[in-house]
Amino acid sequence: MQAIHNVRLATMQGDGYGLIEQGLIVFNASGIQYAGEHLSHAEGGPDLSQVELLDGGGGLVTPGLIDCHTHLVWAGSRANEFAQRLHGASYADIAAQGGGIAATVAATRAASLEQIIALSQPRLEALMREGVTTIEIKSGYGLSYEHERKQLLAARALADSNPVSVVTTLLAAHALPPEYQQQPDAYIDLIVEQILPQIAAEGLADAVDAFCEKVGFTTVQTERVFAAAKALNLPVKLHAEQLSNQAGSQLAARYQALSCDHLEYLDEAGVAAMAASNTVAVLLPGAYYFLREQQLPPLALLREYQVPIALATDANPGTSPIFSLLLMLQMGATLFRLTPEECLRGVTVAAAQALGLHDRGQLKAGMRADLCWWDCADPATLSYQFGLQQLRGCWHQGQRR
Ligand code: DI6
Ligand code: FE
Repeated sequence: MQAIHNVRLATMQGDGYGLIEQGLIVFNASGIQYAGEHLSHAEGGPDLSQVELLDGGGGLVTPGLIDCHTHLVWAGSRANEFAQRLHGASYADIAAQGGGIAATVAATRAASLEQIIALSQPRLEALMREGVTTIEIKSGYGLSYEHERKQLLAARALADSNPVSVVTTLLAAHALPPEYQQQPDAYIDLIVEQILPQIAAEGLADAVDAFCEKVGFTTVQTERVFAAAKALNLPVKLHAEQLSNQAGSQLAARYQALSCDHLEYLDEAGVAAMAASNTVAVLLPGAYYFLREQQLPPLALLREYQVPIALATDANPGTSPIFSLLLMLQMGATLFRLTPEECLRGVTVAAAQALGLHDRGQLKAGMRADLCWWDCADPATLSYQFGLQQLRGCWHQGQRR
């Protein structure tokens, strides 16, 4: 049994940080045993006689951070494309030359499973260095059974070889593969008849996602994917209203989606639908920043309807080549005007909900001992300053890493 004392606890219970000033947290590999005020045993606090006690030095303990939306496993680089764009090439020019998502699909298909794992390992390590203890990883750069499976196997392999929990998502409906260029419906047939059932049978996907957009799939096509996922008892989520409003969020809400993600063009009807289905709004400020978007997600409406708000990196080679969840806190505050409380909730309690996980994201007896111990006492510091190594310790399932 281990314990940390002389710390503030941001339990994330209630509406804000759920702060406890003179905090004590007691835990082991099976979970948090106590998280609360540091009372002596005589006053009714836990018995610390058999416990390895760590002095938290007046710092802060939060739940381990959760990055609930990433595309972490791919091969190839799009740095050349980024440079071309800065020299004036348009996204359409680049796509016409085989660039964009198609370039990443070609490189990912050409790479072996081992190569994808090796390329993804440092990306994962960068996130873990900042306190990420759970990460979602999507496929979506394979676009065939063989190569979507390879991406998901890479995600599972990363989970096996790192002290971190990985949740996988099948995103076969991300883009049209080259062999289906003029036949989107035939590709949807392939997804619902082959890719999804086989991946589900192998237990490789924890959820199913799609890209519902003018440059992606229509709501009719998306609904076919959702219906197939539902028949296999897999929860759904959606890349929705990123570049335009397609009412994808309303469709997703009808399928009790765990989350709708991006949401810059979300309208009130979509917000209301998400509120009614308890769907989390996952905001991705890194993609907003990297694409130099102007349209802000509807924060006032999300707050009014009390839709939980999560924040994630969207780590991907095209629109968010960013491997820092703490940077998303600062961007959430600066670009989206989220409060520091909302930012921290967005990578803890709300992110857990976005992944359908009820055993983490808060400091509470019975939850997993996924913990971050920070140098700062004020949790707003985590959104305020960026680039200082403030993480003094991190535990995944009670093991210090
Ligand atoms: N939205 C995005 O921003 C990424 N995927 C998606 O559905 C883009 C992925 C890429 O450009 O590689
Ligand atoms: Fe994404």
